[in-house]
Amino acid sequence: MAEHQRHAEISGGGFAGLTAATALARMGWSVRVHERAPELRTEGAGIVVWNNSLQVIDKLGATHDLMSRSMTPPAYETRMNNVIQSQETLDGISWRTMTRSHLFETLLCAAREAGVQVLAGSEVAGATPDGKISFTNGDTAEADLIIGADGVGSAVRDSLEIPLKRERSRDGITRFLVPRRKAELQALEPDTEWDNVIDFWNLDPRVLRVLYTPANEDELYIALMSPAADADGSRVPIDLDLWTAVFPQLAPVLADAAKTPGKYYGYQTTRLESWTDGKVALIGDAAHAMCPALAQGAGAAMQNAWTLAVAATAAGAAEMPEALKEWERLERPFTDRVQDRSQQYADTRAMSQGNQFVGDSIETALYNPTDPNRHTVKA
Ligand code: 5PR
Repeated sequence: MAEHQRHAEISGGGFAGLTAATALARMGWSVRVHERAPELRTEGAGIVVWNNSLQVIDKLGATHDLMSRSMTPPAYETRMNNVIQSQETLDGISWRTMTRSHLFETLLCAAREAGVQVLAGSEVAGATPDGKISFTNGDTAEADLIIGADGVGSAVRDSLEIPLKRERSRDGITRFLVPRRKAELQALEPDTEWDNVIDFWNLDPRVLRVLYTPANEDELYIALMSPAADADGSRVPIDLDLWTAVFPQLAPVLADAAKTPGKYYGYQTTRLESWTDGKVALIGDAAHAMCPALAQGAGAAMQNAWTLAVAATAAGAAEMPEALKEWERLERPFTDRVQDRSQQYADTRAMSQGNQFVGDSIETALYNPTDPNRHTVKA
């Protein structure tokens, strides 16, 4: 039977857009991705990726690439005033750390291999529920499915006038990628291997935190947290004297961080009235931007990109709006919960107590969005 090939238009060439594009293309769709930036690349420094998105990456055929330049640190350590609260080995949880550019290149390569057309410098103006997409240069196109994966300021979402709520938390973070400098760190603190993730919290007398995350053999991701109201703590380029006084054991890598301009991001959460409208679906920060505490912003984006592709592929052309609504009904609660939990952690700073990777907080990390039986209630 000669069936016509279905077509998807995707706004946004980030982790969410590339994942949805690759999944759809591998399921037989023709796909175009529009990235408004003149070059295809990612912002930011490092990232932690958990089982939920590792399962998706595997379905995209990209596991080998991903593993090539990423690592699983021996433990996730939490310190308060430099006293170790916990060293969690995360047994039974798959997780990897890496640079954001490595994750991005891996997904871009998978998209191209799957036959996705990725257009840089192509800016989407908006979309309509009946499947029309328009561009800022005046062009228009039609599709069986339109995906808004265009970030926290989503043009697709705003053109549909979907009501949203945005909540800001009091803290925020500046992120850097710097050389590992293991030998220099070991000279300062000889009994530490410096391969763990180490979450260095100081709450008293001043709220300053450094999240130390080895991303591979050579590169280290460090995230410096302070309240937005602390002008010196949130200053960029960072106030090297301040940070070194509080974290003397990190002096060599803080000195590297101080050499780059940096950008302070305030934590925030966006919740939408609806993730879909007709043939249009929203994923990633466009739909569910969250605080980074549980490191699930990109993870939830990739998880929802995959399940959306599966749901859209299973739907007949006439049923697309209902299929998208059903997808949201089934999948959204998982994301709502991780958004709530991440915001809770951000607001309470409770991660400073350590021993966090148990119970509800790891629900999303353990989720497998590629398991076809995941919504089946077991007898
Ligand atoms: N975990 C990770 C992270 O990158 C951040 C946080 C927690 C992996 C900051 O981006 O709590 O801010 C956090």
